[in-house]
Amino acid sequence: MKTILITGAAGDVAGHLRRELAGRYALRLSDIAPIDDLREGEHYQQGDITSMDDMLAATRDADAIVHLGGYAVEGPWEAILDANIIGLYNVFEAARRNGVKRILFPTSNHAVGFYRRDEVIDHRVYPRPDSRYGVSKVFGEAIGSLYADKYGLEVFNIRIGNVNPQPIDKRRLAIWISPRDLAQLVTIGIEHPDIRFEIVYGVSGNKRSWYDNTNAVRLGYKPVDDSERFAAEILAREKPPTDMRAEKYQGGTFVTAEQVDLPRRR
Ligand code: 15L
Repeated sequence: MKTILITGAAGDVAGHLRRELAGRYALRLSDIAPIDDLREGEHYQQGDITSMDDMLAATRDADAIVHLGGYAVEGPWEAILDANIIGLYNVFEAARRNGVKRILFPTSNHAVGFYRRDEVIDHRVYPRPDSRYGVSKVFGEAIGSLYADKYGLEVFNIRIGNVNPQPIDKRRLAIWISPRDLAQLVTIGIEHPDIRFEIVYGVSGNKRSWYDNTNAVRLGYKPVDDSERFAAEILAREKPPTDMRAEKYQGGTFVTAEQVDLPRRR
């Protein structure tokens, strides 16, 4: 059975993945915060991504890494610098030094959040980050490209929209991904025999999607969910927009906000 390191394993997205991937992999869970609800097949290893020593210990003998650790929204530059630039570098560099071949990098829709909502974009568009956070995700994609080209790492970038059991508002109808669809993409990222450097969009098969996700489909992705079945209910309770710039661009409030509330931790 493959050993998969998940960084940021105490976070909400990791919680969904742990449930969906249970029994299929040996999961090494790394986080600064403790995790006390371990299942069979899970092992907790305390680790801070800003420490190279911790990341060298965490990545040792892993078959693949799902690097979820980091600062998850727009926020203070110092926090993003520590977690998403220094921490990100540490994980890739530790993987290289330990000979871990494959890294899955959950990047974000905010790497391309300044594309308009009336545009459909694919994996080849140039980045248009909507925030310092979005810039840090572009940095992560760039490190992945460097490590793939220069050192032969196999890098699978998933530009995640919004992971939730259900979409939560109108914008998320376009970018929602269900936990089981995300697990399907992660499984492709771990198992596909022919990955060098790929970018796919982490969204379900949403009718309202802003993404042409043919690269994911080419690699075998067959999303089972579509946000459309929630659309009527969500649109009925949506309040009229007040921030017209946020309304115009795919990144929503990230295009104007200096700080966004951190998602909940488990
Ligand atoms: C993200 O990249 C964040 O990590 C997540 O918390 C959500 O804010 C999501 O984007 C979103 O755009 O909904």
